[in-house]
Amino acid sequence: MSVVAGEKVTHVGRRTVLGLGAAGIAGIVLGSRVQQAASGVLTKLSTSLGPLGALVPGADQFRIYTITGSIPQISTAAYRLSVDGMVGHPLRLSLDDLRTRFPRTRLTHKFQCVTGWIVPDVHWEGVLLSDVLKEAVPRGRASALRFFSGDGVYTESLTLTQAHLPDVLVADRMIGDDVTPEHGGPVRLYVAPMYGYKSIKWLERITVTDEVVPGYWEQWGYPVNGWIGGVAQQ
Ligand SMILES: Nc1nc2c(c(=O)[nH]1)N[C@H]1C(S)=C(S)[C@@H](COP(=O)(O)O)O[C@H]1N2
Ligand SMILES: [Mo]
Repeated sequence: MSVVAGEKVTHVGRRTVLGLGAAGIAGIVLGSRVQQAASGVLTKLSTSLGPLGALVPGADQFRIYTITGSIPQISTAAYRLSVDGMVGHPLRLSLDDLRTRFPRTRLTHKFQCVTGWIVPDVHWEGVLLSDVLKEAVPRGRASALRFFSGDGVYTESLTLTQAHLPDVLVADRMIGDDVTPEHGGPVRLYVAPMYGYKSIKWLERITVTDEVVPGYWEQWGYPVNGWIGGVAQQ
């Protein structure tokens, strides 16, 4: 089957397509373990879990999404997270900086995609986005954040207030392992109270701004304030 993802047409055996109705855009879903094995893209996930895979909560229930049709391979040595824009101290953090300069934070929470699938009790680990921001020191009329992915296309947004919630993580570990390339490693965002599309994968750059710029799916109609259940808070 052929799937059009951005400019690319990819052939990867059996596959589910995330249709977006009005937008008419197809995102790629690499679904079940069977499909993952068939595609060959995700064998690392399967093999790294080995026979214990079934015992790791949630490990086999995620669908792997990538709007570009590929899985960026970012080496842990070369990885950098930039924080720039309206800040007093722009940052450029290696994975080691991220792991040693900030308090480690763990939480267990479901992961829920707006299309309906939910993975309960996922273990997440990393640093609080608010701790990173504390070091960058937002200044002036700073009120929002833009997030950029190493895939070169996907973007996300949060207000500065949302970014300070105690369950918004810059995550380098999930489901009992370092975040794999398929799940957006070495580092992805995890916004626990919001739908999965807010949790940008291959997080590379955070820009502090004075206005919310809607993220990738938000330009196609998903709510910018993606609270799970659509709770009316800002
Ligand atoms: N860079 C990037 N981040 C992304 C996406 C994507 O396609 N590209 N999909 C989003 C959506 S809609 C969901 S539900 C989750 C899926 O995370 P997973 O692929 O680890 O299951 O990633 C989010 N972050
Ligand atoms: Mo999603």
